[in-house]
Amino acid sequence: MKYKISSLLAALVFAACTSAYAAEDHSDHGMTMHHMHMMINHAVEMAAAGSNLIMLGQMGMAEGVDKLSINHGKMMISNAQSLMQTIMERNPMKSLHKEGVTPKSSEEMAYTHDLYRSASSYIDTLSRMFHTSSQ
Ligand SMILES: [Cu+2]
Repeated sequence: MKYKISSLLAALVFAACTSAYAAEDHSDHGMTMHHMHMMINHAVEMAAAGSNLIMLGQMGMAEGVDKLSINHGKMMISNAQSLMQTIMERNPMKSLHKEGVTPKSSEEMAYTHDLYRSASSYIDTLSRMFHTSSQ
């Protein structure tokens, strides 16, 4: 009987924690940061696709298309850098910080800034590798 009660209590505590987490996850702030994470993922994908186009063009297998491929790839990496800057510097992020949602006070904002730093480092490395114009 004692075992059954403690199991029941453990299940209730687990359920309460899970629902508290779910509620927090779907708050407006959480949703805004969720969308920022998706935009950061998109910037990484765009830069990666751009670098593939540059490498494809550098193989020189399709005269007339190679140059287009290289230039378009460079533009995609530059646009990925601009998108990253926009995400970090524009109003939604500023507003969250003003409301007290900062990397120190919010675990999710700390993750957002970590993700931004890692993604930026990757995109900036591609930019240096392929000498894109924005740096
Ligand atoms: Cu922030």
